[in-house]
Parts: sequence; C-alpha cells; structure tokens
Amino acid sequence: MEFEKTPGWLDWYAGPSTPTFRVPEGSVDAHCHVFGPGGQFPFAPERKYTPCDASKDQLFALRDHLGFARNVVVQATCHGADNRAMVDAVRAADGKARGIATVRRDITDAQLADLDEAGVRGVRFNFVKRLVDFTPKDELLEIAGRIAPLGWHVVIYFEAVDLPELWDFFTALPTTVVVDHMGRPNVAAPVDGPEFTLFVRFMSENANVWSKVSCPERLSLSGPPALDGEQAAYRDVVPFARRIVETFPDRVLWGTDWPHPNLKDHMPDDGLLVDFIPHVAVTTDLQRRLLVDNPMRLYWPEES
Ligand code: 0GY
Repeated sequence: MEFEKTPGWLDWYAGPSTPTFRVPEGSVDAHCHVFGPGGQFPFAPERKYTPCDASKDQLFALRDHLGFARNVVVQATCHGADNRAMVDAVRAADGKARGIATVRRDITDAQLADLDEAGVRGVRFNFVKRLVDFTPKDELLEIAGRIAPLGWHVVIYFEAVDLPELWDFFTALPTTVVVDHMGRPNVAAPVDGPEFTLFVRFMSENANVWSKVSCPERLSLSGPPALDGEQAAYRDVVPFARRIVETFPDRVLWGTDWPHPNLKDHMPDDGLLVDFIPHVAVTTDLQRRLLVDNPMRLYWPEES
C-alpha cells in the first residue's frame, strides 16, 4: 500500500556523522522505532501521523555506525496495536533486540506468549494527546496485571504538566515503570523548579520507576550546537538529564529515538546525539551503567 507522508514531515538524517564519543562495548540503544515500510507493514487507520519509511535494516545500519550492540524497538503510534513491523525487526536482530508493544485488552494469552517469545519485554502506555486517543485507565490496569506475570514492564509517555493528574495511576502499576524522555520537562524552567522537582520526587518515592534520558532534540529550545562545536548540543537539556543520571544511576536508560517522529524544526544528526551522552553521564562508570548495565538488567537479565 502507498502512503502519503504528513505534510511537512521531516525524514530521518541520512549519513549521520561518526560520533566523537565512543560508547562502551555492549551498549544498548534503548529507545528507537521502525516505520513500516508501509508497503509491507501498513500504518494503522487510527494513526495521528503518516511517517516516511524507516526499516529494520536501516535501523541496524545506524546501530552499527554509532557503535551500539543492541536495540530496544518501541512500537510507534503510527502502527497502533499492530505490532508486526516491530516484531519483525526484533526477530531479525537475532537476540540483539527487544521490543515494547502496544496491546489492547482483547489480546489473548497465546498472543502475549507469542510476543514474549519474539523478544517483547513490555507495553507502552501513551498519554500524549497529539499521538493517541484516550484509553480508559481500567483497561490499562487490566493489561498491566496481565503482563506483570511475564516479567514485562510498562513504558509510560506523558507531558510534565500531566504528571500530577496521572501520579496515582502510575504508582498503582504493579511492574517496573519506565518513563520516556524524563516526562518531557519544560527545559526553560529551572531544574530546581516545582515541575522537575515533582518528577525527581516521583522517581525518589517509587523505586520501581526508571527514566530514559533521551530526546534532548525534542526538549531543547537552544537546539543543536553552533558549527564551532564549542557548546554541547542541546545544552539546555543537560542539567535535567544530568540530574536524573546522577540521582538515579541504576535506573536510567538512553536511546536515539531514531527515526525521530514528529520533529518540526530540524532533524538531528544521530552522531551528535551520541556526543550528548558524556555531557549527561560524565564518568565512565555512569556511562557504563546508563548504556550497558541498566538496559542489560532490564532487557537481557539472563545475560547480565
Ligand atoms: C517518541 C516520541 C514521539 C512519538 C512516538 O510512537 C510515537 O509516535 O513515540 C513524539 O512524537 O513525541 O518517543 O518517539
């Protein structure tokens, strides 16, 4: 099937630079997606955007170029609850990828078992209104109760302003809970301001909550670096990500977010995103925990 991209859609960056920062051996890109290809895996009728294609082979080429060993492929909302493209990528990675699925309450136990066998280790609950229609919380709690015995976890995606309202629901989840992109803070606000303090408290009071310190390109107002390269890329995000890495060194993950859905102003060079890492994880010990130890413990516990 042919799909027409959403007007103004930015395609992923071809020919990313080689990062200056060399990630430790065995590093995991713990947040990335595949899109279709639409001709093989059609986008979902209920989607809020129609992306360019971004295939598993292109994802694996990026993984190798950046120096990563493994991926966690997160179901993108443009595929709804049809997990075939994500599962196809995870299976093709031959043990070097895990998946995060989107499921509805009508999924059968046999279908859950199939996903588990393919390498899926969690489900994503998305509360970002521009991306998905509302799902009742009782349905989500029911799903969480069904995936918990598989040892899976729940990935949550929400905007910082919505955390107070969602707090009780999140703290009722019976699994490990992984927050996408630090709960999308407003980085124009102070890192010690009430909004981000609430997020830090959310992680402090709930030892089952982890965070991805990903997507500076989505959160930044300062943008990519000047060409002289003097400043860290996306430097206004650094204090936020660094705070989370240093306060919760054993509960943080990092991912490229390739192929970067819905960016409006610029498409990041994934090599520069990797060069962001040592600004937020400033010691080799923190880098190893962020990129290797933590994702291995969560996604490949049998190997770590
Ligand atoms: C991200 C962020 C976004 C989109 C999705 O599944 C998705 O469509 O996650 C976004 O638009 O903020 O993590 O990829």
